[in-house]
Amino acid sequence: MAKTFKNFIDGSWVAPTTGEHYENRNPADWSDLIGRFPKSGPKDVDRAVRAAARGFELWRRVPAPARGDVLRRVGDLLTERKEEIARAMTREMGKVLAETRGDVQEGIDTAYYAAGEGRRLFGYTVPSELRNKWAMSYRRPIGVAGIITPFNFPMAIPTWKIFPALLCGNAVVFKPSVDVPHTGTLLVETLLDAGLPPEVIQLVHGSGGAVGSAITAHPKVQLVSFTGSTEIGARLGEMCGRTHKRLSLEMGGKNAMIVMDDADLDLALDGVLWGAFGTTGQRCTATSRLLLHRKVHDRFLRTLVDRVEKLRLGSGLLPTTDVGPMINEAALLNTARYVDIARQDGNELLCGGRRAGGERLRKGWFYRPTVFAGVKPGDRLEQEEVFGPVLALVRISSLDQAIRVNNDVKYGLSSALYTRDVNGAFRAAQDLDAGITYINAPTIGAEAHLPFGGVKETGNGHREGGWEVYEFFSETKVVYVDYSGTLQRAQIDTYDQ
Ligand code: UN1
Repeated sequence: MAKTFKNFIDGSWVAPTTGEHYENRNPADWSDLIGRFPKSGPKDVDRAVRAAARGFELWRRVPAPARGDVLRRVGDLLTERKEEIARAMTREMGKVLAETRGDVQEGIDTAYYAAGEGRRLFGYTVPSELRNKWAMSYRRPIGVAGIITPFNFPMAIPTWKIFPALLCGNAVVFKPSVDVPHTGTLLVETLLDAGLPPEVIQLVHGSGGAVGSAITAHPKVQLVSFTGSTEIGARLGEMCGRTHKRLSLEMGGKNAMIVMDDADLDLALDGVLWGAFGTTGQRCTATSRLLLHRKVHDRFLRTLVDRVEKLRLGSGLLPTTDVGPMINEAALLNTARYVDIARQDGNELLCGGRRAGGERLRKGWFYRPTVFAGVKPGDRLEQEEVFGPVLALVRISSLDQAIRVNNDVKYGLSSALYTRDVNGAFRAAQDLDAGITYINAPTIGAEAHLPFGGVKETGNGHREGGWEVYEFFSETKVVYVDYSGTLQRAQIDTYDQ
């Protein structure tokens, strides 16, 4: 019998008040049942938020360096548990072990960065315009943070949000994706084992509609951080707008890799395979458009198709696997739908375009890595995020044209240019409308200590990672100390003393 997992609310592991559970199965093999997880409801969220509000009163007073020490221990424990968590993650999410190890590593890096930040969390001290007066700012915790995360980085993305939130002194209510509740549970267990006061973290499993909305709507939740689709992000934006909650959104992408005629084509080939089909294309940073210079177009395309056809599908736990399954049936059907749309639009299917068959793959959500050529700017496959293993090839004639095509989508997360022309490279870094530009590297693989996020409908102006996320999870307070013993009037008594 598979285990029945629980929520973590108010310091203990508890069953959901709804009494309902759902099954979580291995996407590479549905006969493998990972466990039954709570289908929680608004009552569970309400209990969790109230407990977190109590936790906040306690945690906010713990000195930031001491909060950082807890996160350092979290980093140590994640390091010890890396292999175990990576295996559990591959089993529940599907991507290959090398990638799930990388996913845990990103969590470890984020933990150690947060630990160090406990001794920084800088404010400013600036001169006052008056004599015998100091002016300074410092960063204060905000309150209860609702953290709503997707399936594709089951460890890394929650850590990007939860660790800075905690370091800044907030309490957290965490809702992992329904597809990866086990990894979410392992993360919370690690936080508790590291000595985080239990009131400070709450874990509520369940759907976005039931649990995510209840967290976002709850009056005692002051800030929400969400990674997921642009459509859901817009809904959360409306909800937070009504109550003036602080909201950080990280959403869709339609990232392009530009390959110029002077590029190192072997390097670009390795790059596009990794960028387009790593994580089975299920990244918001995935390379989903390849803008190929016409002079290298046909040659590049032939080798590309040859290499894509050689990619081996299978369980991510096997060392022979290059590409794992998709996360679930809905994701696979959505990919198949986009393949139909592309065909109807007259795009030319070069390889893939169907579910993977065969005895070995029959019981998983496997879809063949797919490449379409002859995609024109404005076609739906060129404009819309698929979130699956589908690459759209667009022929371009110049860097200027490539930049225009790149920019003419509603998203702006990542971008890449392969070239040996240093002037072109800097121009692209300047003119590509995206939060990230890679030169001679694919669109995926952002590092944990730099700000991560996008422009246009990819985000709402906030950044995760690096130093910027600490701004989101804390509020600036300014303190003036006048030790002159007299009434000094700012903007009035300034220079005539
Ligand atoms: C995402 O897909 O939501 O840069 C994040 C990358 C990863 C993060 C992807 N570090 O591809």
